[in-house]
Amino acid sequence: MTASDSRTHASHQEPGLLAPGIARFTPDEVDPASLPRSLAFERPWPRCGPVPADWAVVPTFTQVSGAWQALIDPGDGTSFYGTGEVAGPLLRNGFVTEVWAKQPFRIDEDGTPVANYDERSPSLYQAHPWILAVRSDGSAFGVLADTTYRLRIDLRAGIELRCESPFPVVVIDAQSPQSVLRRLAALCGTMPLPPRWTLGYHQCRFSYYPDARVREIADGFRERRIPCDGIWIDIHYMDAYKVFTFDSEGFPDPSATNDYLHRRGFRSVWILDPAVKVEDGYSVYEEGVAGGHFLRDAQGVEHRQWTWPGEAAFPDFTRPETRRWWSELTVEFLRHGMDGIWVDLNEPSPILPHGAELPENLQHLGGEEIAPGSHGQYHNVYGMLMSKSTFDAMLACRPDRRPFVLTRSSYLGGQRYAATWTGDNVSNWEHLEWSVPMVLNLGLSGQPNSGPDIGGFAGTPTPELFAHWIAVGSFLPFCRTHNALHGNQEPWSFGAEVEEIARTALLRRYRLLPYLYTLFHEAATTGLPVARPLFFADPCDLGLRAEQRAFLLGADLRVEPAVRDPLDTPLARPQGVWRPFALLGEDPEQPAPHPRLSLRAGSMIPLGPAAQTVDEVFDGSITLLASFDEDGRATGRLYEDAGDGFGYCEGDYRLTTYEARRRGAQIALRVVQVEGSRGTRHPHPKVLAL
Ligand code: NBV
Repeated sequence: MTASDSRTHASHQEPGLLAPGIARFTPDEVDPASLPRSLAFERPWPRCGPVPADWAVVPTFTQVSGAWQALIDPGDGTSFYGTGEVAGPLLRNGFVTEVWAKQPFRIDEDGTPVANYDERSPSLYQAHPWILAVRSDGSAFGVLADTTYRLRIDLRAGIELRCESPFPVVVIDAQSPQSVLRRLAALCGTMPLPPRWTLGYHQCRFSYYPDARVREIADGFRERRIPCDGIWIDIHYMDAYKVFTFDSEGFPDPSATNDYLHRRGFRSVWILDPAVKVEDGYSVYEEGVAGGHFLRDAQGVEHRQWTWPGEAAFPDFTRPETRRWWSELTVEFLRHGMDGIWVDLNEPSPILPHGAELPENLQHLGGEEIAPGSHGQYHNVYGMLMSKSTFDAMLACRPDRRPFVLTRSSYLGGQRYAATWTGDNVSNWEHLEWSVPMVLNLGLSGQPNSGPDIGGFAGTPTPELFAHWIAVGSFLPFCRTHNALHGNQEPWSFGAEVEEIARTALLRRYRLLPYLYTLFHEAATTGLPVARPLFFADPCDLGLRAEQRAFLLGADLRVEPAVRDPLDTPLARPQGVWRPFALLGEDPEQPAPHPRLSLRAGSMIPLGPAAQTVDEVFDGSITLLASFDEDGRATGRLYEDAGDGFGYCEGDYRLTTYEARRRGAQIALRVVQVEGSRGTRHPHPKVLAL
């Protein structure tokens, strides 16, 4: 780092106003220049002025038994959300979260530790030192504890943040929760628009083996006419779980496997783990040693721990050279034609003993914007930095295609590099119920692209459970079925009735893809989530604050999952007119387990044909589904682009705002606004009135 760099560095954490509505506070006792640079922020945010005298949310810093604490009085009746990846209720009041990336373990009745979670797990795979607070009058603020160290967020009485190391607190204050999220995105960046095919359905399994089984699964979808775009390849493709190798018996020719999938209209996503087997003659390990890429302890000795391939070493992703080395390995790997990369176990999680973590005193060497520091300091960003290195590899290998990375671990801001899923869930009703609030809270923490393992990872779902899960999962942003070693979980594995439910659920998703893609574009440009909590429809309505079964897609579409038990409390509903609608020409009163869908009066959404692949949907025609308001008006938007590549960054896209007006039996459609220079494929879309 040069002298001028370190001066800029010093200003990175200076307290003060960062932008209108965003202020940073630091403890008086601490020199802000001594605080590490933010890794949540997309770029440094120097202060632009003093915090206004009437600023409402001011943290009080204290030191308690050697730890640093920040207390915030949120005001009576404030609802808390966010805190990243958390199981259990959407509303986080009364919960304690430990921001520490962790493969969670639960102890089974017979004393066996099982890798999964419940609503009392204080830490899951990701780390988001962030709270969204919505006041009783509907205004909102956000609190970002800008540290990568382990942090405790206690929401039992106000907001109490505690960390061993001093930390700045960034407060975003705004008129609405939506504006808070826009400002969070200004600070921490948005998800780059993913390739369009990734919005389709994905089929995964630990593991499809050998390659013939992969082909059989792909054929199964096409023969049965069940929509699917992605087939995922888990760790058994590797030779003895060695990363960047292939099992010569099961996967002798990975390029041929990918070619086969491509010919049948699928994309493939292959898994990579961070741990590298310690083995003489294994080139990845030998290169890692030669390049000084592995984490060492305080004595400079390479650290080894037991993982899937046996004893393994762990790349130090804080080093730019190591990220580049990993990217180069990934580029080579991608030459076999993989379309996406799935990065796993990057909390990082050794396998044995159960619940093991890397020691916090390991040394990260850092470089460029990252200062050297302990694993205790950088543990929480390990997954995000691995995602970044993988994202960079995809871009380097195919500069004309949008990268797609799915990561298990991440940190606030990690949406800049990867989508995510909610880790190893269980095939039971509770985990199905948590799928929705988990995805919503991730969305309220900056990550708009997530979803659960549909059907549950551990265990085998009953046919009824799988049917309900795929019916709801089809309306979440990332839609993938995945399961562990036992049982089959393809849509046809549960009998003809469930197969038909799954087909219908996925056809409904595919028909909705033009609207979903428009929402993905909105998320990529504004930071607003794709799936939103119901209270976003009216943040002043306190009756909506805890609703976590029903949710919104964008601002206008309400999804109400089937309530199984008639004695369950009814779903909360926002005021105003919402019109139920059907997506496949069926009765809008959807039979369970399909969620009931309704459209806010005054809005209009674009639909495509119910096709088998994402590309087929976008090759088809668009219908605008309109829910007119009392004046006979409905407005809506359609985003169009090439579906992949970066032309849209240079204006090669079209975002059309339409207005439909109904007078008697006549409907007139006009284009209110067009953004972007791309021509439309749909000059005269048909309007369907509800
Ligand atoms: O790679 C195997 C699994 C994967 O299927 C799962 O989705 C990850 O969450 N992985 C964990 C490694 C260990 C599983 C017990």
